[in-house]
Amino acid sequence: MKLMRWAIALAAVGLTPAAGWATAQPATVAAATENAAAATPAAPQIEFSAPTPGIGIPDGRKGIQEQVTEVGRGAASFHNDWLLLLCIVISAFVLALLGYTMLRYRRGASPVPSRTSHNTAIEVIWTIVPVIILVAIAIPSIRLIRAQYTPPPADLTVKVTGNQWYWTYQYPDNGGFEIVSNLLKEQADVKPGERYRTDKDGPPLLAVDERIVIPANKVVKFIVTSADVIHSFAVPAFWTKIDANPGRLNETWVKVDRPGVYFGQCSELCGARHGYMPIAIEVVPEATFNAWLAAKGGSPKGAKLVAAAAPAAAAAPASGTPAEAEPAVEPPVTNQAATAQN
Ligand SMILES: [Cu+2]
Repeated sequence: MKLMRWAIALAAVGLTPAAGWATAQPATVAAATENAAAATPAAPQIEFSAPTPGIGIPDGRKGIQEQVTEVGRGAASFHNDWLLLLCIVISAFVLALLGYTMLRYRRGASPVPSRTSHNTAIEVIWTIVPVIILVAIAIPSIRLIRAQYTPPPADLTVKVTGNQWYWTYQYPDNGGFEIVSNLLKEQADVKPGERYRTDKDGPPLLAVDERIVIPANKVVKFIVTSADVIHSFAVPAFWTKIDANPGRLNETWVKVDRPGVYFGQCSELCGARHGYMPIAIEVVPEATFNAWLAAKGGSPKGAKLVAAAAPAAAAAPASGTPAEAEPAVEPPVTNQAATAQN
């Protein structure tokens, strides 16, 4: 009996393997809720864009992805134009010195070894030059950290929660609605009628069914946490990578100046399906963002939350006859068809 109680308690906190695999469940529930929101008359659909090759998406090129935030551009140029250059110069100098010493002081060319053990001038130089190099790295590095960790006042806040193995995104300033983002499977892996990945959604293993949508040229604060184990919220084109720890809130921010789709992945080994929890962010003009908010039952920051009440009313069962209850079951089908077009 005692054992039974433990099993129930464990299942309740989601520690059993079965609980782990039931990840599709919250998505379905959320989809149904979204459907209720989408079914309200004042819900314009927004057109999602296809990713631009080479931007916000890996395309086989080596090096850092093209950056679309000011912090990212600063960091990429620090890496490409300064750190790499310094590495090349130092490596070439050490290699040349090594080559010279090996040739010039080999036994054949220098049969009597030099007995020099000290040279004050050289010792002063090889102490001061590395100090100068380190200072030259530290100054721009600290400047970059300061830019990253002193966020300007946020125009929008998105709460990001890592789950085994999907992401949920909440918009607390916009009515508090939540979206659940799952990897889109390939056509061969889904049952007939189910939504599958198309090129418009993005590349395999990066495309998701629900993208985070944020406005362009606005400061967006991401509050990052986890519901189970440590995940990491990483979007290379924004120069963003921050751990999602259970029981803690981490914070990062972006201000993206180029509308488009940007992909990232969970970047902390978080279990069996760690490689299958991508992140997709769609950056849109503000008007489109507001239309998307309305479609989700949210509203712009500070606006009166009129739309938020509508989905609740739509989802509430009316007088309870079977005929009236039916539409509440049907929307998932229509939504799937609607999302499949995106
Ligand atoms: Cu993860």
